[in-house]
Amino acid sequence: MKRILGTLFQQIEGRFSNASASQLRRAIQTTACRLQSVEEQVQQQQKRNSEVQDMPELVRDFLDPGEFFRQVKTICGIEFFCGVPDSLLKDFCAYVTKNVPTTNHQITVNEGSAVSLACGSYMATGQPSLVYLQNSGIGNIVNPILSLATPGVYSLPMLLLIGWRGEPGKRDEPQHRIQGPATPGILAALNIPFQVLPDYHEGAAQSLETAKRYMETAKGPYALLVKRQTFLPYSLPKKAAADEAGLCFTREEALKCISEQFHQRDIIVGTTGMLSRELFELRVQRGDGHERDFLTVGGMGHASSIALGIAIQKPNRTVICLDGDGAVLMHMGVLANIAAVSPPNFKHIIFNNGTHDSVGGQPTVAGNYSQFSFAKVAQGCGYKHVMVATNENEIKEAMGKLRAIKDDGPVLLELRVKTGHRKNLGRPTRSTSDNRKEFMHFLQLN
Ligand SMILES: Cc1ncc(C[n+]2csc(CCOP(=O)(O)OP(=O)(O)O)c2C)c(N)n1
Repeated sequence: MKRILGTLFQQIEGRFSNASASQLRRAIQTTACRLQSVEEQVQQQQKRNSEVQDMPELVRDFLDPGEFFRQVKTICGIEFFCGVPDSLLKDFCAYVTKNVPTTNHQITVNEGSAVSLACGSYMATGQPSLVYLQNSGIGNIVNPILSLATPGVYSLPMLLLIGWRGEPGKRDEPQHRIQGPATPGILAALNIPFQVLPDYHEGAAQSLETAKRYMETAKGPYALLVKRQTFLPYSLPKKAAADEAGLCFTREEALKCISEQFHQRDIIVGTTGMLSRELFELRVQRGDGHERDFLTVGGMGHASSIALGIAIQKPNRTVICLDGDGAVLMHMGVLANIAAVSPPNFKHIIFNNGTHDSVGGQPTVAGNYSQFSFAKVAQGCGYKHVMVATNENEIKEAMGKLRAIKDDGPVLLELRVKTGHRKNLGRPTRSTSDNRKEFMHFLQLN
């Protein structure tokens, strides 16, 4: 242990030779945390809990996803579950995905659809549904909540389970640091009563009783905010080998492969989640700068609209949008806009791993390769060229064709890849404002 700590201090000192004491302390904490898996941290916490004896105020508990699921059903009478997954809810989402048949559980393309599904289900059964989402998705529910479900319009109750990224006092990424503190105020403005979900079962039961009473009397949506590490770990089973038969690359490997054919002047827009983090690290490994890449850290599903805006304004530059299947599904209507504008310089590459890999690997409907095809959707919208590639040769060949097509976009390339990511993937170290400034400068080059 001493030796590990010694090496750790050496590494940290090397990286932070000019750092302040607080920066150093933070680096030590985060580096040390990386040495422990979540399971190890939970085990350690449970050991600490068993040692507190008559000081229960020191106890840090966790909710068992299965037990909380049963509480939701028995206390609130909820049978239908839907939503868009979130990393803070991944254990609960995994439990529901594994144990609830698709007739009673839908992973929807966006959070607004989930709320609307819950509206329909309530009118058909008289029972509320549970809608799960990350707080970033609140923007997507504003319209169906305020203009449909809210008491005073149609008065349709539902239980919202909201992952609270960027909770004040916790370190998080830039986009979450803004959304987190704003979350309670936004819910209040939406007229949605809420409370933080306690991390022990008696407390959770009380919250659910309150939610139930509100839904029965006011007939409106009620929200539970979920803090980081509220749930005990619960993992989805690994994808069956048959489901990934014929796929050779992960998203990161495919990214490395296609990036070999990026040109110096190409403008790249990366989607929300791990793809942008992998792109950032790839640039570091290669010693490239970051100015060519816009990282769509928030605004999931909008990378292609951002890329379209740039492609229209910069007709002499090639614009490549690197998208995810979950993200494209979230606002898929924009494919029709892209095709209608038909920017000749627009290249759209979708990394379809059939999952929301960045937040826990829950399946998307795009993973059903025998029925679903982005290439066909794009073709139907009017993209000029569409291609699908699964193995290394196909990917290289398709990239060659995509490069060879000059001034005849939009072009779509769907890459079917395996799900999964490196455990030690870092986060961008450049600030979002530096990213934007350098990127805007790069766009001005001729
Ligand atoms: C509106 C909104 N909803 C949910 C999220 C949480 N979220 C971040 S990345 C992600 C998954 C993206 O899936 P996909 O586009 O398929 O990319 P992958 O992670 O599989 O590479 C989700 C759900 C978010 N950032 N914004």
